[in-house]
Amino acid sequence: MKITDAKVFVTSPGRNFVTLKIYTDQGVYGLGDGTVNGRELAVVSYLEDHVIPCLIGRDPQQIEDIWQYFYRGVYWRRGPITMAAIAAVDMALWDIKGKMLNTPVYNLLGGKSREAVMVYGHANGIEISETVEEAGRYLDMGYQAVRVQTGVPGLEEVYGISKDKLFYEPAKKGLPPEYRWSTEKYLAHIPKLFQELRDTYGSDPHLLHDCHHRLTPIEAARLGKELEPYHLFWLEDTVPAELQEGFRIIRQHTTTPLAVGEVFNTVWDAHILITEQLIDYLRMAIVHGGGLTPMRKIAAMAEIYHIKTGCHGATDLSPVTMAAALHFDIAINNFGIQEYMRHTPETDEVFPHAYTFSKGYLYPGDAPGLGIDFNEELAAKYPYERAYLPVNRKMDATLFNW
Ligand code: KDG
Ligand code: MG
Repeated sequence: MKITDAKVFVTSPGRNFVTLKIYTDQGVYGLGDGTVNGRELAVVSYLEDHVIPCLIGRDPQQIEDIWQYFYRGVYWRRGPITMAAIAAVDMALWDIKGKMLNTPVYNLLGGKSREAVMVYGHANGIEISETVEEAGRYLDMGYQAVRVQTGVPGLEEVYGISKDKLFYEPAKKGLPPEYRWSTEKYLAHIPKLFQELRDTYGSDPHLLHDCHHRLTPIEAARLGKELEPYHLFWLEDTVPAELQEGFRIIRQHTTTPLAVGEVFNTVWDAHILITEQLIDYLRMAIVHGGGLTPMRKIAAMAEIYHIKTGCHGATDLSPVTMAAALHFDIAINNFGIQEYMRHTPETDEVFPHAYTFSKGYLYPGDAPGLGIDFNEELAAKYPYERAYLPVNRKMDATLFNW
């Protein structure tokens, strides 16, 4: 069997997605996602100029060897662009293998470890009361778990807060807008949100919160400690995790479960976090973590250290990544939860898919391969639009972490 061609598509049905389609001499094709929010065209060039010429003529059945060829074989390893490009190839190859063997990819990953994939939705509001009400809407829809974010008095814009509900787009069209941030105001406000949520809905719902890399380890330790009475499912991205050792400080001070990793690319971003048991949930996405091939290995390593997965699933991860994540989630033993920020109806139309949502759970479906398709004619109606995540500054304009 041979790869005969591969094409990269950029489409923007509400936001930009990079999709790779690999064609074979057996008439079967596979789909992969290579989207990196705000750097989409860099992945397109990486794929078109450097990967596809080396891919044509190879046997698509040799997934491990092809993955190693583009990782070890390239000398310049790691990094978000490289790993997203490799992930796109890897997803497409698993898709092809599933279609050739006429079975869903989860069967190739060991079969189903569970009946369904628990997901969490995004409740947000400018005021605490609005966030509490939104969380209630998710609970009414059957969700067991909700991520809750709220505006902070004195700050005009806060990450994760949008007028849109159910799904929202964190990237803004055009050049990056700039927001202002105060850790002091944020830390003083957030515990009130959780007090209100537990008073309203009791102890049952799983509540999650994302700090979006805004804290130092000791600030994270303070927040984790103050939130302990509200029993969070997880506290996410407290600090930028380049300094993995920083998590030792947080861990020494709080029993609030910690999640991190949506910007990680390889196991080398997380090996200390894993082996020292400094976190509880690893957030790496199938696309940004290099595909299903390395993610299976990282999950297996995490399993030994009592760490579960919680794959990133915001709107900038295409339905192809969502499909791949669901096959992974349903197959591995140490699955924790899957983020599910729904896509717009336009995106769902461009990417028809077998996965379905019911009462707080996602189901990958039983279609062969990843169970995802790509409507090229429709995609062509939504050309690339420049868009970036905002840039963040402290109140005195010092550049800070988004
Ligand atoms: O591209 C960045 C977004 O996906 C990110 O800001 C969303 O933090 C996020 C999350 O947890 O979904
Ligand atoms: Mg996050």
